[in-house]
Amino acid sequence: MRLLILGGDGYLGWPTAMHFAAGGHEVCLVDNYLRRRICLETNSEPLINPPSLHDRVALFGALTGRQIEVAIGDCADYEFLSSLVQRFQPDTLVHYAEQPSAPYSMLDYQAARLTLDNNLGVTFSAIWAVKEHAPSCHIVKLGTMGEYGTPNIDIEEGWISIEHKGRQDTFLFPRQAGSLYHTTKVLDTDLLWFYVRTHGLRVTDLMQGPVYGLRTAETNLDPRLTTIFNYDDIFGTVVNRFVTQAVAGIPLTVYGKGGQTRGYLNLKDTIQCVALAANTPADQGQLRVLNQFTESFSVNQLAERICRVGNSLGLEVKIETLENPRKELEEHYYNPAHSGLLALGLQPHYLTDEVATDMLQTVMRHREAIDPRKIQPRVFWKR
Ligand code: USQ
Repeated sequence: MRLLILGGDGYLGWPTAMHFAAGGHEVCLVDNYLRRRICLETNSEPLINPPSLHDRVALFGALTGRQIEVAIGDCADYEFLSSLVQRFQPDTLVHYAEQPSAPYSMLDYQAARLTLDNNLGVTFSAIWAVKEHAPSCHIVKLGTMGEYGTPNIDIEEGWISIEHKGRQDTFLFPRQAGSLYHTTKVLDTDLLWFYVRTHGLRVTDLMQGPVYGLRTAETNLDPRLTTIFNYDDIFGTVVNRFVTQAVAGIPLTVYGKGGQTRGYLNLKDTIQCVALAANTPADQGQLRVLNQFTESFSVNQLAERICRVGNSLGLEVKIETLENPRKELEEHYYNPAHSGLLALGLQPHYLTDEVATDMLQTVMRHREAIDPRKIQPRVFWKR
C-alpha cells in the first residue's frame, strides 16, 4: 500500500508512519511542524521532545532498513498538497494534520482563527487533491468522539435512523461539540460527507476518544524514535497529564465534579484501528464512520486509578478538585456504540494497572524535565 500521512510529526502520525513502514508499505509523511511551533508559543513544550522528522526517519531506516519519505510543507496549501498527491499516488491518505487541542482553540481570537483555518483548510485541500488526482484513494480521517458531545441518548456509530410523521430516513448522528476544535471536526465530517455524496470519494471517519501512552512496537526500538508527549493543560490529554502530575507530586487536576465520562484508548490501539481501517477500505461513494475507543471511564475513576497505582509505586499521589475551566456537563449519560472496529478485528489494550505502572515508570525517568508551571489550567471557556 502507498500511504500518505498528513500530520506525520504528531503524537499519532509518527507512530502510524513507523508502523506501516515496518510492515513493508510505502510511506510518505507530511508536516509543517505547526504543533511544535504552537507548543513553543504557548509555553507547552512536551516532556519528551522528539528529534526532527529527517533525523527520526534516518534513524528508523538505519535500524530497520525501511525508508520513509518526508515532505515538509503546509497541507492547507493546495498547490503543495495536490502536487504531492499527484506524484505519490497514494492508495490511502491518513489525515491527522489538525490543530488537536480543545483548550488552544478557546484561547483567543488568533488561536480560534488558526484552528478553524488550518483544520478546515487541510481537509478541503485533501478532499480536492484526492478528487482531482487520485479519486480511488481511501481517505482515513481522524475525527473525534467529541463531535457527538454528551447527549442524553445512546450514541450510535455515525448514523441514526429517524422516524418523523410516519416517514423514515437515515442521517449523520446529531453533533454538538464542546469546543471550537471539536466543532472543526464536525465541519470536517460535513465537508467529507458532501464530497462523498457528490463525487463518490471513499472515506472512513474515525471518531476517536482521548488517547494515552507513549509506546508502540516501533517506538520501543530506540528512545529517539519516541513520539511527542505533552502533559501541559493545552496539549496534554487527561491520562498523560495525571500520570505526569502523579510523578511530579502535584495533585491530580480533576476539573469540576469529575463525572465527565469519555471513551479512551491506548496509543497502540490508535495505530491498530487506523491499520484496520486502511486494510479494509470504505467503498467508493461511502462515508464509513467508526467510533474509536476501547473503554469508558469518568475523570474521577481515572484519578482514583492513577492515585492507587502511583501510591503502590511509592509516589504520594493526591487528587484536587478545581473549578472547571471548560463548559461541559460534569455528570451525564454516556453509552456510545463501538462495535465496528471490534468487528474488523481490534484487540484492545486496556488501561490496566500494569499499563499505568509502565507509564508512570517511563515518566519517572523524565521527572527532572517536568515544569510545574505547565500543569494548572490557563485557558477558560467562559472568560
Ligand atoms: N480533564 C480534567 N482534568 C485535566 C484535563 C482534562 O478533568 O487536567 C477533563 C476534561 O475536562 C474533559 C476530559 O478530562 O472532560 C477529557 O479531556 P482531554 O483534555 O483529555 O480531552 P479533550 O480536550 O476532549 O481532547 C482530547 C484530544 C483531542 C481529541 C479528544 C477526543 O486533545 O484531540 O479529539 O481528546 S474526545 O475527548 O473524545 O473528544
